[in-house]
Amino acid sequence: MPSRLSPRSTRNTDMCRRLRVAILGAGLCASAFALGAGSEPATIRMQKEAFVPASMSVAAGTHVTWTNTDTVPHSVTARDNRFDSGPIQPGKSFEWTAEGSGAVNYHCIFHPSMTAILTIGTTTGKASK
Ligand SMILES: [Cu+2]
Repeated sequence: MPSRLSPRSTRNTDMCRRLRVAILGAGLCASAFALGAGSEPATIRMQKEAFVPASMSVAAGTHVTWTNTDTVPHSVTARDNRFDSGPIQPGKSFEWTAEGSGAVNYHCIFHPSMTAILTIGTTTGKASK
């Protein structure tokens, strides 16, 4: 009866070691991906009928993702029509690679009070303002 305990604990230790190796491998993969990606991706949430953050500066070429974390549909629509997501259902997102330069005012077609500004810098790397 007492011998039932020891084989099980040996197996658990082995599992732990395997798991640790797997996590380490995944971590290496993730950092390699980040290095190859160029400028850092930007994420903006649609939360409680607002864009969060409402103002963001990114470098040209930045991959911007808007995610709808609300329970109602929203849209990401640029005033100058540079981008228009159409309806974004709850839990879905919209992606756009920043191009050009200057401030882009955008809003949600369903909620007139949902407005925000995306400022695109002309240089790569960290946005200046
Ligand atoms: Cu909306």
